[in-house]
Amino acid sequence: MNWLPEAASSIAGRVDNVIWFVTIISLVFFVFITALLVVFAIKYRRRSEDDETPYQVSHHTLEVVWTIIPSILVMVIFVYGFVVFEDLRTPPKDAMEINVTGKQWLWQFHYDNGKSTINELFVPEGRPVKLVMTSDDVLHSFFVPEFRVKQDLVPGMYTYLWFKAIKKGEFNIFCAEYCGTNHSGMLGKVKVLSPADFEKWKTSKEELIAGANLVEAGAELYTKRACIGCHSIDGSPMVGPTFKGIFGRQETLADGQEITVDENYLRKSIYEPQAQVVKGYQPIMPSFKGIISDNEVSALIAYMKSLK
Ligand code: HEC
Ligand SMILES: [Cu+2]
Repeated sequence: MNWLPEAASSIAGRVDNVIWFVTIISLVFFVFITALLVVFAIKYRRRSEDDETPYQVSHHTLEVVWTIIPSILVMVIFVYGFVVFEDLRTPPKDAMEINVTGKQWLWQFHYDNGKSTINELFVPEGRPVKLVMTSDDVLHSFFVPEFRVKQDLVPGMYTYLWFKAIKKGEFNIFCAEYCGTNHSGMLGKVKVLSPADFEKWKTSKEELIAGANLVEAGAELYTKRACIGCHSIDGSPMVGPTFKGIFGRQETLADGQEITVDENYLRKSIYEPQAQVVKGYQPIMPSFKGIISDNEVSALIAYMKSLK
């Protein structure tokens, strides 16, 4: 019987043990006290009109016992919980560092060799990873249920979190701090690879999916690079303008300038979103400079052209 998500990090099993420990103690006392309550209510009930007041128990030893046993239990719960909490909060010295930036409404991961990803955190199995995290805008919270780790990201400061993945596979990342309209769409995946596959991935130049045509590759990037969180493809308004019919559209910018959407405008919109802001929208689109390659921009443009 397990109601908790799969335990996929080294600490997860220990966190679960603390939870079960506290839950079982609480359950035992709940059943015991409720049973006593019922038994006493029946046994010592008022039987007739002239029934005497039931006698009061004043039993010194009993009172001492029911004070001391719970006190010891509470201390055991504290010490046990604290020991696990300490380990949960203290990254091992040899942990691999990855920088994380949360922003409305996506996760960016930066590796020490300059590699960056959006919403996809690649990590090796069996090696401790320390996340150095901050936010570009508001409070976010990085949560991976299968790892039993959760930590707020705060603008203007760094917070930390560590884990050691013990299973290969994909695990969900949720934002666990309400952060605006598309909070529920602020999702990512931890992808746990074998150490060899991880090294291969880290040193590879990530490029277009081999064999796919530009439009298909662009469609994939639209989801993978999180454009989907702010831009619709069916004409419905979201935080940003819809991609439907975007190519060739006449647009008014915030500074009053009139433009026609072409390839260069699209490219600039992706790399320097703040340079030309569309009228009626907030300048909140993150820059994808250094994250999306030139080839990927071409694929995205091809995809946008296909959305008539
Ligand atoms: C956090 C929300 C957000 C994300 C994520 C986002 N954008 Fe934007 N985008 C906006 C907003 C808001 C605007 C309008 C303001 C502006 O022009 O900067 C915009 C504008 C644009 C424009 C100009 C649209 C027009 O009608 O002229 C393009 C092109 C664009 N984004 C492409 C992308 C692509 C491609 C991605 C994914 C790689 C992406 N955006 C991801 C919010 C976002
Ligand atoms: Cu968030």
